[in-house]
Amino acid sequence: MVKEFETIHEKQVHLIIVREGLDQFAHIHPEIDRSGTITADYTFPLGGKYRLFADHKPAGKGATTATTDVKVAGDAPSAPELASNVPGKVIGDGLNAEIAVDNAKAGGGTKIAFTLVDPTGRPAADLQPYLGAMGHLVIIGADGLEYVHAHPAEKKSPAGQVEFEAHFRKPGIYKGWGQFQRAGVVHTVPFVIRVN
Ligand SMILES: [Cu+2]
Repeated sequence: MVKEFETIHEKQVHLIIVREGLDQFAHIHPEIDRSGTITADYTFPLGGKYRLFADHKPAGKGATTATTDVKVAGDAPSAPELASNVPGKVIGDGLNAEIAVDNAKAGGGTKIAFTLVDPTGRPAADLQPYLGAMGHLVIIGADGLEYVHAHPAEKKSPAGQVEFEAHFRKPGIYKGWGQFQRAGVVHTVPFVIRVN
């Protein structure tokens, strides 16, 4: 059992929770006790099957992702079918974006660049660092199985723009959630991408 964790992106564990069909998403930071037990409080918004991904790095070892499924009782409407909507404009929760994509192919690096605007259309030039970067991006395959690692691009972008590089192992439809902080609030900007 892993008892010691190294910090990655400012936390010891990043727990990503998605519902089957990827219509529900959460990214939370659970507590770890001395025995290595990871505990989080979370209210599942709907019933159905959920998949949990726990990004962590055991002390002295490489970063890894532990996964498990949870069946949640209650009303479980099926999620709407995923349709690719990038490159293009997407709507988030209090923050919108124009998303540009370069090289949406499996096996190479794919650039995904967000130009963020507030709901009135003004550039969101006042982003704050979130988890040690100007944004965080999670991408999961439509099947709920493929967990894609993405990291912010090294280069410096103009204010309100954040570029990531993602590595897709296989073609298909994926859903992504960019997360950005403004005025102390984290906003999530979801999108769907087709990878060839
Ligand atoms: Cu996290």
